[in-house]
Amino acid sequence: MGISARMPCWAFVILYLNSIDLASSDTSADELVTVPKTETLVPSDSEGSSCGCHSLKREGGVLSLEGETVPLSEEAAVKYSKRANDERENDQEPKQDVNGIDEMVLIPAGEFLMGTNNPGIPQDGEGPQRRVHLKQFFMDVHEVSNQDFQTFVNATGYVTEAEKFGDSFVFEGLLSEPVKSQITQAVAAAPWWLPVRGANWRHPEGPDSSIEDSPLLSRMDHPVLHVSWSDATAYCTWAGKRLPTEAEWEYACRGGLKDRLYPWGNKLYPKGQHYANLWQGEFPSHNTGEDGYIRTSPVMSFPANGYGLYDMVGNAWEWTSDWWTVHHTTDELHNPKGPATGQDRVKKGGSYMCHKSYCYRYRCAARSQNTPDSSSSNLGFRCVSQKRL
Ligand SMILES: [Ca+2]
Ligand SMILES: [Ca+2]
Repeated sequence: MGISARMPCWAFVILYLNSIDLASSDTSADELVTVPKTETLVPSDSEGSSCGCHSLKREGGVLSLEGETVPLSEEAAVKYSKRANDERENDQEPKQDVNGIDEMVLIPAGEFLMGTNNPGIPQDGEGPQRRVHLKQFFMDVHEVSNQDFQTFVNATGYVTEAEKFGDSFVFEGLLSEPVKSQITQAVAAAPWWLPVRGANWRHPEGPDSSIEDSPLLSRMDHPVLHVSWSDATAYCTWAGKRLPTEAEWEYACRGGLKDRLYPWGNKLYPKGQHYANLWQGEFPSHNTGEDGYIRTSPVMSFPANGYGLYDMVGNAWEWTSDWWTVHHTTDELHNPKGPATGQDRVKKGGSYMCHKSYCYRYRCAARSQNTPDSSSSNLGFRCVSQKRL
């Protein structure tokens, strides 16, 4: 497939580079790339400033593929579901984590105002605000962790799409010099995103990194990363759960508050405190880590919202089940599930890479998208279910 004509606002492509100077993380993004003119495609200027999170797509030859790739299907999810359901048949007690905290909480039935009439990023389709009614559901209190995902993989032998493709997108600022020196591609509109061979959920920054570096550096309690929408769906189905709809996710994010920016209110730093793992400093060159983390943090490191949910904004982006569209109306909706078809899936909440200057998407109404087979070093998920599991 050539460069896709249906790529939306960025019209970005991977640039096939003769050379990249990645020696200094202080170098501005524009200076990072040396590009043969015949292979340069200029992104449209309709996007404005952005982290480029939604530019990560495998289609259109974005990532080189080696060997046989087997896109996941609904059948795969059903297979894992049956196994999970058999195992959990007699398990009625709410599951708790090692700290005795329930792994899922009830999100009560109700109505809320979805989206906003004062969009931070209008082209993302954050508006108009519309009234939405939802049935009750249960939601994971934290993002699915590496430990959680390892349990799934150990039980099923599941192989993620990043492992099948052989690579995944990693933020340049997290890569070691040896790994950087081998990179020959970058995302044109967001050159801090680099496709890294061998990057996957076990090796978030490529082959020389690990979620289990040492007992002190273990990231088993961090959100799992480099999982595609299909991977996330397979996990949730195995667990007897499903991905939340965008409406469920946003309703849960708001924690019972009405028309507020964040899960906790309108102030980014209430009482001078950090309530989410975001980016402080200058993006993408300097992350001060003022909130304690320059990459992911252990799940539940920041205060929970009114429903007892942690990291709904920040830390890792979270997949939802909806197809992406930017077209909404003010019609009142009941349990909406998004468009019937589409090309990208909706993700919510922003990540540790979000800064107001580049990615003001750490708001409940904010949204972004990726193709279902995309994966990156700042994108994870959590699950929901109709019953407490
Ligand atoms: Ca941070
Ligand atoms: Ca999150």
